[in-house]
Amino acid sequence: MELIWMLVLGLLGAGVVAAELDGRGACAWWMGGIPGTPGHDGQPGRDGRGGRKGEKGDSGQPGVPGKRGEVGMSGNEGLPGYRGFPGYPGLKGEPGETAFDYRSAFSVGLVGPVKASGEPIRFAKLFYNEQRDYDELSGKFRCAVPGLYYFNYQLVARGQDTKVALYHGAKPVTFSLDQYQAGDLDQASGSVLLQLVGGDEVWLQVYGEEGPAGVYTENTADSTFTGFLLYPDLRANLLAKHRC
Ligand SMILES: [Ca+2]
Repeated sequence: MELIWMLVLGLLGAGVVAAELDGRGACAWWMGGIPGTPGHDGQPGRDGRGGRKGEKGDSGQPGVPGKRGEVGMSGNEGLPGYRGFPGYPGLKGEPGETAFDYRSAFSVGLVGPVKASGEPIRFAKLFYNEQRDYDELSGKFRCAVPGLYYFNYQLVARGQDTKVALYHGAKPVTFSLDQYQAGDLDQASGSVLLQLVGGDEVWLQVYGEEGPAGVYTENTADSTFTGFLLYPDLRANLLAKHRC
């Protein structure tokens, strides 16, 4: 019995070897079956490796402008700019109204002879004294507008030598002397510029020994005293105005 099985197995082994040798395989050796149904689709494969970088694309269309932002904080003050060119001269303005009367003038004359008395000569004949800066009672001019003043006097002398001084305050500043010739009408005259401040007083005064006559006047020979403001001291006048 065992021998029989050994023979069968031997024959089968020989057949297998023969089938492999002719290239059909073991199944071919048995018999060709009906082809099976196709298998199911397999699982999706894994992502492949990244490709190479492509070329740069074309520029896109400009976007729509965004909304206007809120007003920001003020920046720091900048540096001063360069000095500009001078402008054109303006048109000449209309004459303004002065806030201060800068006028001062007087012109007066004697009404009778004057002797040396140690007092101011009082000129009572008023040719002009609109501002009333000359006081005919005291014979003194009193400065109301500070500035530069011109004074002049033309005096007739008679009867004796006549010496006249123009006083600025208590100080004589100009002198005139006439040496009298008997029977004549002589003259003593003088002029001066004085810088005055408000309240300064100016007058004429005969000095020397008292005699039969001195400064004289008559219908055909006037003795006159004149003074007027030449230039006002604007700065002093403005200060005086502010003090008022
Ligand atoms: Ca004389």
